[in-house]
Amino acid sequence: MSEQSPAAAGEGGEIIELQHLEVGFEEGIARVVIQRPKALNALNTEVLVELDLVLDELAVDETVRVIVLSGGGDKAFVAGADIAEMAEMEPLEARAFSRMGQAVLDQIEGCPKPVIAMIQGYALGGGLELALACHLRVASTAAKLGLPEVGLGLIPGFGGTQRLMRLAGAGVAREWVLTAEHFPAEEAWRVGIVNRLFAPEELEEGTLALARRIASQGGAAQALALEVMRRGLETGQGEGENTESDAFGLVFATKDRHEGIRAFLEKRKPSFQGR
Ligand code: DAK
Repeated sequence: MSEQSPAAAGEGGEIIELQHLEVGFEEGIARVVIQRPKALNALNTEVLVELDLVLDELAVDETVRVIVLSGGGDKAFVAGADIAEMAEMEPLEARAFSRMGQAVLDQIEGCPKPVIAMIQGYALGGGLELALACHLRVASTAAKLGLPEVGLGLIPGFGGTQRLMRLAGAGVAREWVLTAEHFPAEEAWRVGIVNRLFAPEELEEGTLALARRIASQGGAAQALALEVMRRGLETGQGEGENTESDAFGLVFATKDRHEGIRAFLEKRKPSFQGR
């Protein structure tokens, strides 16, 4: 990563040192790495608070075109919500934790910049739910994915049941939830949960190549397309098509649309500004 940002602004604008996230920037790509490798990057309250702050900033940072989210170390993307922290929670703390988790994942899903989860190892429970909230998932062939919650007497609580059904169908989602199995990445790719698979040593470069390609397209159109697709999943075909027409009209007001069409006619590569 070329530049590191160890701090984010809190709600009152104060600077907060990041304890569990590393943020780096490179050619329009923001890399966010969850760094709790000793606990396999499990999501505790502090990680969720930091993700919330960082994502708020990246969503409005005009230099950022794509976000790549990954886990530190080579064993895990994220092995779930932090079981040790959950074991000690009072009911009101559990409710606050649940709301925070749901809010962060909704923030990712609603982010106007494409968010890619790069999965190099375990993506389990809340960790898979986090990846499912991202717009795309790429994985190493060595990764293992699953929803083991029922083995702990829990159910997925960060929206994973719903997102998995939409992505891979109810049959696959029921199998993954009910068996609590850790599935190989190849199986996750076969059923459509993972977009692209790479050999472990090619995961980083393969992910960055995908991110660069996405970053070179019209960002304003991408943001609108993401919103249209998200709303369509919530409302269905008819409403989705209405939203699509509105967005199609709106995109005509963007500089990117002028640049894209002019570049085509002038037989050159477009240079998009994301506006
Ligand atoms: N939380 C906390 N620590 C974890 C962890 C987790 N999810 N996963 C691993 N660790 C810690 C281990 O405790 C161990 O710590 P030390 O003992 O070294 O201090 C360290 O990471 C290394 O793990 P292992 O020694 O176990 O490593 P192995 O290679 O032997 O095994 C494993 C790797 C991934 C197979 C194993 O660690 C494992 O099974 N981990 C738990 C995976 C899991 O069950 N994940 C799902 C968690 S439940 C809700 C919202 C969300 C959720 C629920 C409700 N609501 C809103 C209501 C979500 C729930 C979950 O995600």
